[in-house]
Amino acid sequence: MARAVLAACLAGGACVAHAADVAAQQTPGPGALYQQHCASCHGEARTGGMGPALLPASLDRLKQAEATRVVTHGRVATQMPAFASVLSEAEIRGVTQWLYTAPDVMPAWGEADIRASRVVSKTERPDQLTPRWPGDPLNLFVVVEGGDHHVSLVDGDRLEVIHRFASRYALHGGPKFSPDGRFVYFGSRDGWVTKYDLYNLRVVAEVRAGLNMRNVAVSGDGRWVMAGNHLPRTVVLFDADLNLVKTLPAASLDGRVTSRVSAVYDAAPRRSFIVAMKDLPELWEVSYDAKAEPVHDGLVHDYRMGEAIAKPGFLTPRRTPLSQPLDDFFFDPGYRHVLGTGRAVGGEASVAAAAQVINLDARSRVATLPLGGMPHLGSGIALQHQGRAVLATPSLDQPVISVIDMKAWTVMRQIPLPGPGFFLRSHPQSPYMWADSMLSPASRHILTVIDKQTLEPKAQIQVPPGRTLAHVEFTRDGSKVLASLWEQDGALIVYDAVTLKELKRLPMSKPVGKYNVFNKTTRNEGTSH
Ligand code: DHE
Repeated sequence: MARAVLAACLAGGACVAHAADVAAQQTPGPGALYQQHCASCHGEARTGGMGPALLPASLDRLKQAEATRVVTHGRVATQMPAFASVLSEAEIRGVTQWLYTAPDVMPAWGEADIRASRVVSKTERPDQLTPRWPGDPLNLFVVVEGGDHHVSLVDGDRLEVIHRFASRYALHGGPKFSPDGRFVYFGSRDGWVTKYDLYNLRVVAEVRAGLNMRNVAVSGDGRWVMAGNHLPRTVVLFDADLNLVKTLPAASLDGRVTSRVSAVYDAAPRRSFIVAMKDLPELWEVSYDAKAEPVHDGLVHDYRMGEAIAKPGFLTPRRTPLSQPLDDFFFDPGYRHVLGTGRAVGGEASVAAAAQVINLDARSRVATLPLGGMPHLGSGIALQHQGRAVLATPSLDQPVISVIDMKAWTVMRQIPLPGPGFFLRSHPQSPYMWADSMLSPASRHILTVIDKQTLEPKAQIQVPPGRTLAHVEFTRDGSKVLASLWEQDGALIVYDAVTLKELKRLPMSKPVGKYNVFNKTTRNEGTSH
């Protein structure tokens, strides 16, 4: 085309008009702009990657005006940057409109695709019953490095990296361990589940559960692995070797309402998985107790079709109706209650709906909490405060840690932080809990150490301003704390948990989360489960 225009100019034709044509031809359309600026995070086919899927079906709860605002200004608490200084208003509008149009071929991912995707490593050595590296296998840290999509294994006694390997692209959620701590399962945002043998330092098996996945959970008995997807809208159940067992459509019983799955959790004391839905006002409990009798419960099923086909019981969801979708959860240590919030999306901004306490046995709401802003319950921790069982949770948009009495279900304290943060950690042997402020540009370099007895900030730990310090985890004995210097040229920084002095740095590429085998497999108070 451009060559034809040039020829016309050389022939003395209407160059000005042609020049305008050329400019128009050179201005990339929304599809090209998408490939240039968005595809690396949201996938070439808009099926999601680091960022969520951007297909009409995945955007149906987000108004276009809000989507335009997000593209322009970015989104708090996510990796989504602002494009106001990169694209013109017209370009942003064009790209956003284009996202709401269906692609020529809608991507699908069914059971046949899942089965066909499974890859088993030929190098598995089931006979190897102890690690082939020296050290305490329970004081091992699995560290996810988001910068170059690798995982490092760190010996928690010597505080040295013993092994490093490439992971799938953009892991999300905590990796989950088999009960003996030998295997770890990773979930990637683009749908891959990886089973890794920590004794032999090898991938055992991989399978793609979906196109845009949220996280994985491993059953307390180590027999089942569950994955929750945004795209397709499914919950996928595997055995421990990642053979597909069944796919559960994330939908109401009559199939009329479908939902993105927000996350799946293992409720080991209940021998069940809990499923959080983003769009469906239901909470699911999927029992993996083979003795679980089918439950007949008029409360839930008398108004829905299909009950005769899908009686809740072993590996079949029991649905608790909710007054609104709840998608961010905190479980009390006995897994009798779940505190949940939902994000009402679609207005000017995402706002948190009221937090509700659901009794998982009575299957009804027992309390409502006036938690303002966007509490991040998934990062909440349980702890004892003056003989009381409390939970503490950060907030994504408020500079506070909220402390909640888990008996009375009341907010008893708001501990100030220099800025809103994402993660919170403690350990039974530590008098402190550690909070970051990574969502505040001005204070993301500060960790706040809070006294668990007084609930007052005790100290601040800092790196130079402009850098991010976040997500801590304790060693098995609670004597040291490992924190992420969350930069491309970042590091794992080791602190003494009592003197709070820096002891060591291990260079890493944007370390994200770190997970101690002992703390996770024993469901240690103070860490996420
Ligand atoms: Fe996460 C855990 C949801 C964005 C890093 N994140 C979780 C869990 C949920 C969740 C439900 C608990 C499940 C689990 O651990 O298996 N995260 C969300 C979101 O809804 C949100 C706000 C938006 C999104 O696009 O998904 C979000 N999360 C992020 C990030 O941008 C983070 C900071 C960087 C990244 O790499 O994605 C991030 N999320 C994490 C980490 C955990 C996590 C490191 C595990 C924490 C742990 O210590 O257990």
